[in-house]
Amino acid sequence: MAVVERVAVTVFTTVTRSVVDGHGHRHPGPPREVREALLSITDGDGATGHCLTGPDTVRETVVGGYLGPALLGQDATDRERLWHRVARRQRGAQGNLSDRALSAADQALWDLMGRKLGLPVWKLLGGARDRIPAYASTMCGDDIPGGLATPDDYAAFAKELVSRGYRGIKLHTWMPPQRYGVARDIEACTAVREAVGPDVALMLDSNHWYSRSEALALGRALDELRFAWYEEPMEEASVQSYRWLADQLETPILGPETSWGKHMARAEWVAAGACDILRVGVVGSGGIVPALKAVHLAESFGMDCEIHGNGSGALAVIGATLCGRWYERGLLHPHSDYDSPPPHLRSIVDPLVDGEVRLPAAPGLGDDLDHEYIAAHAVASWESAPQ
Ligand code: LLH
Ligand code: MG
Repeated sequence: MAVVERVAVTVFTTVTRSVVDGHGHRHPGPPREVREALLSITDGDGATGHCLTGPDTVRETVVGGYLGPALLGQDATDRERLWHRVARRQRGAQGNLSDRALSAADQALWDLMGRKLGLPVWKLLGGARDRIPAYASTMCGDDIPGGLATPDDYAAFAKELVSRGYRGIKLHTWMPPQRYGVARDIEACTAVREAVGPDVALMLDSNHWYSRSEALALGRALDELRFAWYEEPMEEASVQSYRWLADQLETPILGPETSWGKHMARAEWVAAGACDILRVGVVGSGGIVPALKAVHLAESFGMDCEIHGNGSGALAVIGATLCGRWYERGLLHPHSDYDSPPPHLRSIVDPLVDGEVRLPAAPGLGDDLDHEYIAAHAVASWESAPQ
């Protein structure tokens, strides 16, 4: 048995070509330096697993106060047990141990196990399929000339995305601090449908704070436009509002994406009839362990479960199961280059081939980390190890 011997974080500088607005939405921007963190977990055999995350998510007190004490000395291969050991510490952590930190630890442990066994994590978890159609997920609307500032901009970009091979497109429309509204959303969705024709799957992820009546008016337009799903038009804490909406629309409602409560919140949504397609994210819902539980829950009810977000963790769950039809590739924008890796990666994990993404063949999660770059750009580090 090889036990966890070290839980370590390296914070490094890298370069991004995006800016984040006052409400947390990313848009294209000039190159600028940002900080990222690599969480690394090492066992007694010297095997190490990694997960990229935000420095604040795995700050020193999180590693020293929660992750280290829960994991050190434990059999590194006990994935389910270790997930519960970390998750149980959230109750008394006064909000300091987030689902994102739990997810980073869980993903690093899966990465460790995959690397150790020489298997991609999606194979280790079940190995259900080796490719998945990708939908192009746009950035949110903006006011950038030639960007996503008008319904015509969305239509022109949608045509471009189809020419790149995508058979599905999801619009993130305008949200605060941009000028937003149901009428603008309907114009953009109509322009895109007219631009790409009836055979491309279209989805909408709109402003998340519409009222019931606004969400219903927008949903009725999506019914006319034959959209494949309608995502997060209202505050997700109100499960009854989603049930009310789902009861009145033909377009499938997809959710919840941001709800607190891991797989258990997803069970409540299914039981309430609040969604037609379930949603779970590996990063936001506490890791691969709870995401798999949500996918199996959906499958047991004959529902699809669509995984939120891009990246290696999402691909691990997608490749492990047959439930869910798409990989969310993005966020995309006419002025941004998704296909070139940032400097700390040697290649991207999700290149597009004929409208699909192939599951990674490398052992572990499949992130092609440039460890030399990360070491050369390290600005801080901390760890938890036995004294
Ligand atoms: O608000 C945003 O910037 C996007 O909606 C983003 O959170 C995206 O991850 C999403 O919701 N995808 O489905
Ligand atoms: Mg979304």
